[in-house]
Amino acid sequence: MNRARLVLLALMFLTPPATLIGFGSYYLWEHDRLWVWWPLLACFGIAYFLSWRWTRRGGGVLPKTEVPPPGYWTDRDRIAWEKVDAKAKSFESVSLDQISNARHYTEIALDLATEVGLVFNPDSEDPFDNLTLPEVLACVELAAADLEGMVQKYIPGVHMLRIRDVKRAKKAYNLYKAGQDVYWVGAAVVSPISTGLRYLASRGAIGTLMNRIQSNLILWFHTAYIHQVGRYLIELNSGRLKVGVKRYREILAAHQEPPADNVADRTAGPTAEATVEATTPGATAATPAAPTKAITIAVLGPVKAGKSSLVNALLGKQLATVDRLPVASGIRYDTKLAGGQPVTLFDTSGYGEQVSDHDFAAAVEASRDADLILLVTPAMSPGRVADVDLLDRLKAWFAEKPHLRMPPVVTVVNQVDLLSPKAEWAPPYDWKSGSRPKEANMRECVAAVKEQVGPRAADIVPVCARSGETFGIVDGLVSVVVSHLDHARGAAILKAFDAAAGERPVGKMADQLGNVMSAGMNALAGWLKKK
Ligand SMILES: Nc1nc2c(ncn2[C@@H]2O[C@H](COP(=O)(O)OP(=O)(O)OP(=O)(O)O)[C@@H](O)[C@H]2O)c(=O)[nH]1
Ligand SMILES: [Mg+2]
Repeated sequence: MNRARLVLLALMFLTPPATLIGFGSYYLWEHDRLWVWWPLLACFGIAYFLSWRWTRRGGGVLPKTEVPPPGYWTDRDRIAWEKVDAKAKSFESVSLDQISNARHYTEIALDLATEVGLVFNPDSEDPFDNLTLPEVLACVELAAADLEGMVQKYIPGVHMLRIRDVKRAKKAYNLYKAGQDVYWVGAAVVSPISTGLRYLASRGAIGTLMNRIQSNLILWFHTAYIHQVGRYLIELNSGRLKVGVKRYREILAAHQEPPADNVADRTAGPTAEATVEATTPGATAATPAAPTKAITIAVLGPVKAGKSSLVNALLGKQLATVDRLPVASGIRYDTKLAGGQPVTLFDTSGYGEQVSDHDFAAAVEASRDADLILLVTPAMSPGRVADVDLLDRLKAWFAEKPHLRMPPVVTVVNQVDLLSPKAEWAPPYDWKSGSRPKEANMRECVAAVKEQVGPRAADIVPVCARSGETFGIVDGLVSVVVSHLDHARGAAILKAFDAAAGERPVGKMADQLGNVMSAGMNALAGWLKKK
């Protein structure tokens, strides 16, 4: 269709409304009712204001494209994400030319891949060197699937919009502007005053509004593209896509938070029995009824600190053996927090005043499995050198594995009943602000432990785990554990990816060789048949 025909069509479309507006305005002017324009102009004003508000960057009607960084991301992942986000925000506006040009996307993807790759392999000449083809394809698949979902959901009619249409949109937009000018000239001839007024309002409001909505939508898509590609480039470089798309999705789904209706009653006035309900001990597998994977809580600490007693207090049952010779390897007990989060309590054997290499190996073994660590330390303990040493060594161990995260540590100050005045035991105690001597001593003891352990622990909770005399377990410790569940889940997810990536590499090779061989045999059989 040539330009003259388009202009003719535009004229024919615009003539009827222009004529009506002209006659209408003339009528209003004749009958002295020009004031009708003022409420109409007010409408324009309000629409303009709303459009301005709704099309502001970040304050728009479209959802945010930066999916909040997943809880399981490591520090390194977050550094890479900052680069991705900065890249997305570096585009103040995007043109229709850019949005419809395939090279533009390729360039951005390569730029991002290099930037993210360098965060993970700073010394590498080519940050793509360490990646495998299936991983890269998994990254493309996941980013594309997410982006497709977002676009289908939020851009009306996108399924009918061809790339060609986007390219044409720019031309059409220019033609529309030309047609609009013709219309204004025509209307001005019929009714100069009202046309002048409307022209001003339209240029100020409608024109800007259309421009803003259009560029807002384009920028939204562009930002979504950068965020999604960046997000999966981080997953790719961290090695989490080694497991393949299917397994990747399965692992994330298995570590979801339990359904919200359960979560709500987690915090509702708990009683000892209601907050922690024990299930079968011994078995490590998660309860089949629970779709959520169990969080493993390792209970570490010096010998006779009361670790097994604490496990019993948390289970609400006497399952762990107290006052026995330490068991060589730990014992696991499966239970559930109120709210449905399955947890496995891992009761370990303790260490002496100095952490021997053997003790440390056992603690590493337990922590490697753990998603959260309860470090039990007796209130009357004169020093905590061994505890601090253990945490430092664990931290160093995890620091060498930047694809994992050290589980959060909660220090449990046990045996607070032995604090002065020793003869008195009348719980509950308000150790945070109470004025009884025992309360003040608990506060002092917690402060001392805090000073000794420092930032190595995320929280410190005083408890009494002695059977029949428990204090601080449900209201104190369980609530604190719940507050660190997200972090614990993050540690669990990273470990699950790590374990899955190391699964059956030899078996997989054998499968692939088998596939190649059977394809070869089929081809040979086909060739022989033809002969
Ligand atoms: N007074 C008091 N005694 C406690 C408390 N918690 C545990 N105990 C006692 O401390 C002793 C050791 O408790 P366990 O639970 O076996 O300690 P553990 O850390 O598991 O010991 P090992 O496994 O041998 O390292 C037992 O006699 C418990 O009754 C407490 O809060 N107050
Ligand atoms: Mg024990």
